[in-house]
Amino acid sequence: MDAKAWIEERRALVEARLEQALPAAHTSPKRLHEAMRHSVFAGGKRLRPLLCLAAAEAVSTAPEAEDVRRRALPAACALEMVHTYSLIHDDLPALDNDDLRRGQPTCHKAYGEATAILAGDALLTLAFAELATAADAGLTREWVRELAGAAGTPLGMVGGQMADLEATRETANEDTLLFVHRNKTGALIRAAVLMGAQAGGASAPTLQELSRFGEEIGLAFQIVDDILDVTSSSGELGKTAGKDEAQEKVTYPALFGLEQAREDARRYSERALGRLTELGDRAQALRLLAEVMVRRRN
Ligand code: GRG
Repeated sequence: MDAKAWIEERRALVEARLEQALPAAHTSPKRLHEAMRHSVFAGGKRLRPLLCLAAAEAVSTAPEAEDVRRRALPAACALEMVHTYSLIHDDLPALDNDDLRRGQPTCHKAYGEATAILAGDALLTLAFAELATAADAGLTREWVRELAGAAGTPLGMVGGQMADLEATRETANEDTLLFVHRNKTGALIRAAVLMGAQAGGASAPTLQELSRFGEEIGLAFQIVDDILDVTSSSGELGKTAGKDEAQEKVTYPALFGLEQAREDARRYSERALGRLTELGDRAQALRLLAEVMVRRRN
């Protein structure tokens, strides 16, 4: 498999579909639609859509067939919409208070807080409309359940984000940290894999293995993110993200040290890769993405 070509071809499909699904920038209310587009097309890696398409191909009997990808595409785009909404809201002054995202002004810096809040709301809503375009109603139902759970609470992104806000270095322990990581970031990554596998018609045992794969690779991804926070020159450790000034972020290296964090990221990603054995060569793209996720530098 030509890894670069695989990624570029799938990314192009996702870009084209997102372009089509989002209201045009010249459609009124223009400022809102421009703000949504500003964040959706700001250069994200499209990891969740790619995971979704890779999972669909991994469970399909004809992984290279175009219809597998077409079937999974609404879920892939819905995942990116939810992901982008979460970044827009997370960057707001009330939460992380960030000026830059992907090297560009955050949504509220470019369009103001009120518009940014609405752009996030609109993307979250549009994601579910996108799921309704699935090839059949049964698939939409499975996807809605999966995405709503992964984006919401208690075992989803919003629940994880709240637990993160409430965590302090004094009170947080391993359980707190794993709850935050599994739900704030991990749940959407796991959902990406599962929704793709559902589109590909995976059996119940395969769905279960892929669910574990998603959970473990999601955890490894977030631990790597924590490590990058400490080791990158623009390290954010200690940033007060929506918390009282005196509190510090609860991260994996802060709780366990850098060495243990590196070791655990490796351990989770190896465990995740072990879940793909049964799928053989069909899971090549999933393996590739798993590597990209834990080897990344940004
Ligand atoms: C506001 C409801 C709500 C939730 C916010 C996911 C999240 C919860 C906040 C994002 C903050 C953050 C830095 C989380 C760590 C996970 C992470 C590395 C997100 C960035 O994902 P990438 O690397 O981003 O896939 P790109 O830019 O490539 O799309």
